[in-house]
Amino acid sequence: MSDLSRLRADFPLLQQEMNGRPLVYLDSAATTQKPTAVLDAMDAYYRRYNANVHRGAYTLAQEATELYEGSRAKVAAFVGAASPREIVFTRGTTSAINTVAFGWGMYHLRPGDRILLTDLEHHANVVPWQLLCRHTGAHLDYLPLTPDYRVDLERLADRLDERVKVVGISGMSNVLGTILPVARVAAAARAVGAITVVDAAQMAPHLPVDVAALGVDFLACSAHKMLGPTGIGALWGRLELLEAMEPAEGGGEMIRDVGRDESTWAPAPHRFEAGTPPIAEAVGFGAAVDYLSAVGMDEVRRHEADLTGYALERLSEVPGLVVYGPPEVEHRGGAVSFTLADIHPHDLATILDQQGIAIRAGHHCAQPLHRLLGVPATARASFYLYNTRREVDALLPALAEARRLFGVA
Ligand code: C6P
Repeated sequence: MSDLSRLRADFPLLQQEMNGRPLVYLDSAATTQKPTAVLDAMDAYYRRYNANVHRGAYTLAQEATELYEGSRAKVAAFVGAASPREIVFTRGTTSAINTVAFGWGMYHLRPGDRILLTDLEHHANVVPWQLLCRHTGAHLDYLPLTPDYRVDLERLADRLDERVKVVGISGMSNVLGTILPVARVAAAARAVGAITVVDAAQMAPHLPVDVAALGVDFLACSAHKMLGPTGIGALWGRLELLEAMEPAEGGGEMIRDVGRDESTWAPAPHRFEAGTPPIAEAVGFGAAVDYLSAVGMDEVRRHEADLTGYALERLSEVPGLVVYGPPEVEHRGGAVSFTLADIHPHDLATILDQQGIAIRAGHHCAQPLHRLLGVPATARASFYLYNTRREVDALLPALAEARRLFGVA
């Protein structure tokens, strides 16, 4: 990042103190802080443009609609979509994956079919498929991990056959930081006639995304993890699949015609956006991708790879600390999960909080993965474009204090 202190000045929340120390925010995998550009765009929307979209014949409503649809175009360009019509605004990654499971899976899966996931998935990319299996009689299968916390591509061939109809894969793990070989997995899935659904909750904020180059069918992300507001995310889908899909929610705005017994649907993407959408949030999402694009996603990745490498190096100095995730920076992003001797991760997070450092502790909505790791919980520091090496350094005395308090030798 060429001028990190200038960039940090864009984030008002980062300027404060916490428990008498400068706030060190290392929980961007949970949610990210917002630049003034996003806050201002949402504020301006409510002060100057607020009206319901796609409904009013008056100028203000048309302006609101243009802003809303303009954000869709920005998000489409950000992920390399062929058309804004391929972007469905959802509540976030979770609801985007549910939209595919219940809009596509419900109508295409039969008893005996398979859904292939990986062993590192977030609950958002597990539970919707479990629900779908209950409804359809399909079964779940998991691609295992290698000892260095990457997915085992050598096992892909024996997991994939024509019974597999869906492959659900994260772009980047929220626990291990692992960057997954999405394009390779999608090519193998396509060869057996399966669709690939990417959970990009952690990928879209941290890596350049080009859905065409990835060769996938659906991709889900959340605005709040990429500098935007909560309450909105995107489902990108290939247009021919979206057009053939049934809506999982019905109501106003998503219809072509409503009769007393039957209705017909609007074309994609509006078919999947029942009711009044989160308009100000869409405007904020558009401002967020503008901000990220202005910095450049290659630059975001370069900065985070540098910080992550530095953090792995510094954390290796702490006796008793175990990091869970690939050791090489080229295979991982900036979510660094660890345990320290037998100190409970919640205690670690509390001690760090007293030093002004915000990290997350728990299973990070990845219980099956934590069972495989053999620990009920981990502590996780996660980085974004606004974090600095000095913030990584701040972890060291705080972890030393934890060791002292718990009498770790
Ligand atoms: N992970 C974390 O602290 P939603 O809640 O729908 O915006 O995103 C869900 C989700 C899906 N997939 C991955 C890989 C994720 O990391 C997340 C959210 C947060 O790790 C909250 S549990």
